[in-house]
Amino acid sequence: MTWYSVRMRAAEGGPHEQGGAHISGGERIVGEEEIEVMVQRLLRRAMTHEKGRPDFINLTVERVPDEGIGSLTALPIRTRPVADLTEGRAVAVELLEACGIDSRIAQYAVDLIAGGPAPDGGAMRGAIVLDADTGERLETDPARGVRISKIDWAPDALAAWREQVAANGLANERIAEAVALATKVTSTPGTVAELCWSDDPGYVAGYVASQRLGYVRIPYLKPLGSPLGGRVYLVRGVRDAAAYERELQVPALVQAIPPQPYL
Ligand code: WAQ
Ligand code: MG
Ligand code: MG
Ligand code: MG
Repeated sequence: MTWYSVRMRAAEGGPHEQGGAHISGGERIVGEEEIEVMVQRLLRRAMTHEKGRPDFINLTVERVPDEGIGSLTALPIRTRPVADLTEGRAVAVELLEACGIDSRIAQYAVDLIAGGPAPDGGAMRGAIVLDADTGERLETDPARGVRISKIDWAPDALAAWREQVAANGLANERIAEAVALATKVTSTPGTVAELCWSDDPGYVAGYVASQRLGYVRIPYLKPLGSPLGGRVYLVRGVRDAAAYERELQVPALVQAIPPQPYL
């Protein structure tokens, strides 16, 4: 099987690297016969995004050697119900503490996303990499962050997963993408945990993920209408941030689902 990485990034006010505001991104791995359809879907995602009308869209199609693709098992999902965003953020801190992270660093991770993670106070295209012990930001480009770029579900695994989680109302593209990204980062050596919520104004849910906790959904992490969201990868023992980023960019497919995809 020959695989292709298809990815998109869209910005408003010029390209990202010239200070444009991030609107939308996406990354998929597909077979040759699916490339055209996927390019269309990602283009449509960019052009219809609720964050605005992009004036810059980059679409990349790149062949990925089969032997270079890692194989992952999806994290199981659970949900921690919360009443509002205050409780949601407190639960996020509590879950990060359960991963062995000091409460001050955990709170700092929440505050970083809540305050707008990019240097200009907006959303980033990629993730913050935060030393879980010192609270130091390690990503080499703090305006961009690190982006997991070659990740997807294998078609069979996605179909099986969708069937399993459909009853819980979770079988949608956004959650499938988030589970794939969280599965990749939590399986990468050095990662302690991930904190995420969307920068899309209409989407207020997020999660904390780790190898041990799995993917723990938190239904409210921000006010409805807020364009601020992001991801923080909390790491331990990462001396070389560039090497960690390279590891995140090794192509990977989620090829298997856990015995119980929804706990
Ligand atoms: N690699 C690293 N960081 C990324 C990537 C990536 N491939 N894609 C997005 N980000 C960062 C970036 O800073 C975005 O601004 C931010 O994450 C949010 O991205 O109900 O939809 O695609 O269980 O808006 C999570 C909850 C939804 C789903 C997350 O994020 C659920 C979401 P979005
Ligand atoms: Mg998105
Ligand atoms: Mg995305
Ligand atoms: Mg978004």
